[in-house]
Amino acid sequence: MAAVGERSVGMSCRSGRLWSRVVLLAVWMCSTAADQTEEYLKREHSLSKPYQGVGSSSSSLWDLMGSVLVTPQYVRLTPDLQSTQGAVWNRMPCYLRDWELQVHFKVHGQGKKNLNGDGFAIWFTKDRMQAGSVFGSKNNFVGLGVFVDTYPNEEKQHERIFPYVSAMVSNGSLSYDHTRDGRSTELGGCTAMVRNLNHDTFFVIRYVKRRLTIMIDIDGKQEWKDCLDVAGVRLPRGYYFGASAATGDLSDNHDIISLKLYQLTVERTPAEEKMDKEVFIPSVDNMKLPGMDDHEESMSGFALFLIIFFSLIGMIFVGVILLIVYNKWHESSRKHFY
Ligand SMILES: [Ca+2]
Repeated sequence: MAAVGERSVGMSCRSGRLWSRVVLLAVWMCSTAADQTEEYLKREHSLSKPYQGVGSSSSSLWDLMGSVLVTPQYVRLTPDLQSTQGAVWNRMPCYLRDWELQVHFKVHGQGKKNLNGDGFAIWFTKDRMQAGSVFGSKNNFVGLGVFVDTYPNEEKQHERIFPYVSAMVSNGSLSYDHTRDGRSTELGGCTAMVRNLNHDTFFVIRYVKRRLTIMIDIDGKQEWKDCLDVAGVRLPRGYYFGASAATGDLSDNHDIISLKLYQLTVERTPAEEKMDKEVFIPSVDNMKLPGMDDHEESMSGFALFLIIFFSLIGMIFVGVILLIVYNKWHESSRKHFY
């Protein structure tokens, strides 16, 4: 805005006023556009008290798996017992472009510091209801995983203090490495001291215009704190929301109090619309996921083949032309000689 104002300096008084009006109008339009970001709770993708019919009736929007237990107060993914796995999965695929998932959770147990585990995950994935090694759900998933990892498996920790919240996007070829707490595949994350708290704990996953942000509210102050912010995260639509947790030698109660999914209505400029095309495989800009490399390499190999092929054709063509010119010249010089 300042740049527009500066440019109006030196113009006539009338055009200066016109400019300031244009600036005011632009400011008003911007603020109105910002106000137009509206939220709608989507009940078909939300899970909240008293979880009526969850998992039990055929009309339920959520399916249960493994050790999960539904009470009127919480959905307990795992109890504070060794070697359990549990999950809850939305039955409805989500086709929203821009959304926000508010996760109200509680992690608590008897284990003293660092003698608890393993944590839980929130999913937005192609597949659902598949048990596995990543916090009770399958590895090499296709989509987004957000992990609340309460136990540091990697002996040598680098700057990361646990419990640790992180996010990962996989196209199915990328594996979560449990022994390294997913350090090599994380998009980013933050420390979040979430265990055994007396107040409510939340985090929010926001996905707007291909930008993935995670914020946490775990201090009981009703304030969102930044945790992760990554642009250019391309997630297909039609995936499923889910939550899963696992315990091993160490354990915790992993409770989901609510999952609230909001549709966000966001204005896009034509340029943004062009940039934000529908995708069918998850990817992150400026980040090579395995499986994508092969594709890119074979494409560049093909391009190299084309270049060599057309160069050869060109060389042969030039050679033939030169031969014809030489023959003509030779013939005419012979005629001249006789
Ligand atoms: Ca871990």
